[in-house]
Amino acid sequence: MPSYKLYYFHSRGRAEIARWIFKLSGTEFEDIRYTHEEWLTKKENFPFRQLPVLEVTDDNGKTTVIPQSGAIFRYLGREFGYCGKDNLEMARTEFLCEQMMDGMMKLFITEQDEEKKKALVRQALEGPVSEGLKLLEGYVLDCGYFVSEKVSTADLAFAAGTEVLEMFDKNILDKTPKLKALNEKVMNIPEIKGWIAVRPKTQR
Ligand SMILES: N[C@@H](CCC(=O)N[C@@H](CS)C(=O)NCC(=O)O)C(=O)O
Repeated sequence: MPSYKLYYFHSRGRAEIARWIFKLSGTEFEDIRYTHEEWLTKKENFPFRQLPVLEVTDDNGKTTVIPQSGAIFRYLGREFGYCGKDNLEMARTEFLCEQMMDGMMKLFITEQDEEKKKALVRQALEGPVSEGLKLLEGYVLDCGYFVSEKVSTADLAFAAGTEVLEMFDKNILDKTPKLKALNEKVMNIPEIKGWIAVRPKTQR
């Protein structure tokens, strides 16, 4: 059984989906969280000088270092069976994850002026983010998930992304009832609910 070390900061951010997959699959991992000061002294040790990074050490002691959040959670999803049962279901899992990532990127606004930033966030939420949610609503299957009756990384990515969207607008899913139900279904999975109850409380 390999051992896992997940390196990130004191936040959910780009590491939270990986943490959820570990919890869901009942897999032990080291959840290493750097402060800003610690990071400045460690940065040079990491492949692309950014986090998250996952270290996987196999039974022979060989360590593989995986940077890039998307590569990390897809690797874990495949490893533990949350990317669908075949290549086509995997493709569906991936295109939904990509689509969601595109939507989330609309909220990465670099404007420094707080008032202008608030207005830009509101514009993004009411425009492309809401439009994107309406389109995603069409991909929820009758079973309540995106890919199959088994929860997938696409469902996890959606619920983790919704935690962020709800920081801006608590009622963001009110106009997309299937997505709202999907989100509740994921948040009520005992392993996810259990993790959320005990995880370090962070702003984002
Ligand atoms: N595309 C990369 C982006 C990684 C990234 O932007 N990481 C940020 C935190 S979310 C980081 O390491 N910031 C610290 C730095 O750049 O020094 C991924 O998805 O993993």
